[in-house]
Amino acid sequence: GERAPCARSGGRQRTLAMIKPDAAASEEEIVALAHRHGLRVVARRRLNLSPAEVRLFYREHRARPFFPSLVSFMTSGPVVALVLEGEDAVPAWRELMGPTNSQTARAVARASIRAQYGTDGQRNAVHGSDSPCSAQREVSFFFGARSLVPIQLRLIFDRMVAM
Ligand code: IDP
Repeated sequence: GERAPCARSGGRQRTLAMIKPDAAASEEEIVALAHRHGLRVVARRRLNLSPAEVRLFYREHRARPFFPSLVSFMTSGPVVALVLEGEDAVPAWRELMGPTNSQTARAVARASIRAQYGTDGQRNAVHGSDSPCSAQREVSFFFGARSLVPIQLRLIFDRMVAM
């Protein structure tokens, strides 16, 4: 059996995608790109993050010099949180996002979302979970503890409820 569901890789996965304030107006185009790459939206929330929420979401970066600036960018307007599902959704969405810095993205991954919708190393249009474990934590951050139940158990659970 599997030890930790979040350690599973390959197959059908879910990931947490976030459209950042600089690209929230381009939500439809970005979602269309996700669809074209085999990722479907299973949950969506448009919300304004508080500084405390951004500090929590990005806590691993709290000691970095860019942290205060990142917090003000992420609270400058609405974000759109999306749960995307598909084959290898975690790496598939990261690939579609492109490199962290949008200027680098324009040099090496012109078709990526960050190349098309981002500006620089901070204003880079989108976020994506970096592993299945991060995805589980980040889905829970936006959508609550119920989202932590693994997909396959959710399917069994939903079928039982439907009986
Ligand atoms: P990722 O978003 O590609 O996973 P991380 O290193 O986890 O990249 O950084 C999180 C976010 O923090 C980035 O998406 C970007 O908005 C911001 N960031 C990362 N590095 C820098 C930097 O050197 N300057 C300014 N902002 C940065």
